[in-house]
Amino acid sequence: MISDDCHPVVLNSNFIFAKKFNMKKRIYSAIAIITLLSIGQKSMAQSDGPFSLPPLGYAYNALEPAIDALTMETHYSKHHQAYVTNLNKAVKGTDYETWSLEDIVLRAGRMGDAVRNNAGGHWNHSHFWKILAKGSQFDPNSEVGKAITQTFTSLDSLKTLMNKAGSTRFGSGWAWLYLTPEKKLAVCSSPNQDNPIMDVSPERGIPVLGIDVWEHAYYLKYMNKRGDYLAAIWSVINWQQVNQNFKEALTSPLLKDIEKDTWTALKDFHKVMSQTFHPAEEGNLQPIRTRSGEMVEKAKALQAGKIPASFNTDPIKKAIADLVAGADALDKLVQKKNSSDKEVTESITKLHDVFHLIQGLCSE
Ligand code: MN3
Repeated sequence: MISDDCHPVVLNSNFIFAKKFNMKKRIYSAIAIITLLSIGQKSMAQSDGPFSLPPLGYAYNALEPAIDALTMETHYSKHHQAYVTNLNKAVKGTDYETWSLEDIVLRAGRMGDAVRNNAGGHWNHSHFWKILAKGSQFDPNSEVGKAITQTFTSLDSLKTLMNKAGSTRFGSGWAWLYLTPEKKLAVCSSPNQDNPIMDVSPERGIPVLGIDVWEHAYYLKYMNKRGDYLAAIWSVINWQQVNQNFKEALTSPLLKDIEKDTWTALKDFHKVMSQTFHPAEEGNLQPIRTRSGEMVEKAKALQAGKIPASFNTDPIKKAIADLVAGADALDKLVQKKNSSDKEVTESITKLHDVFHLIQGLCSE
């Protein structure tokens, strides 16, 4: 029993304890403040740059049992966050710092692996969280529902194709349902964090429904059984969002950019043009004097080849005819023994203007 009339020494020791306790409290408070500050700095550092982690939009356990809470938490807060952090690091101090994520992904091929992988990772996961939901029903009468039935005959056939694309993708990657520049639905898979928007992808288009088949997406629950994960994920597809993605893709300016990218004859002409015009601008006419015939060939191939639907317009067809005539005139001038550098420079400059007119018309 503790006596009320405490011994002074006891009092003293209590006093010392109280003092120590206060000091301890202060130390703890200081530690807590420092910790909070460092967490603050850490989260600031994580979003230090133009890109940030989008909200998940639902709880980590919202998709159970198809996708378990721990997988969701790790996938979102660790893996996706890492793509965002590393993308911010990779673009820091480069021209791409001010580019939109879509533009970076579209031109991923010229940016090096760090930007390509992390921009892809950020785009793909931002897409993935949105196309998942509990209890969403497939509507065969929705826009995407009709297109799926028309293209693949049934939802089941689409599932079979997607599951095959996902299960046969060696290593890490994605299975995609995407809209082609011809506005048709198609299925493909991509390695790593690539997607069909990317200029490096052999299949081009805008993703409508993407499934992550990296082990980090399923290993905690399904271990090595990727097929079981693929079978289960169809129970948590957000069909309203997939329909929304489909409708947006149909009118997206990005689809036109991809369509232009797939116009190989235009790209081929562009290559010869830039390899001859830029030296000519600097006074070096050697490239154009040796390649004017090739320029005619590429212009004629452009005229003879199939023009992508969006660009098959009268102004563009007229500009291509002007391009053929201009390339022909330039070639004749080069063939002439006494053509002056000034004449050749003027001729290629005119041809370059016509080419840029076509480029401009394509962007309208
Ligand atoms: Mn993933």
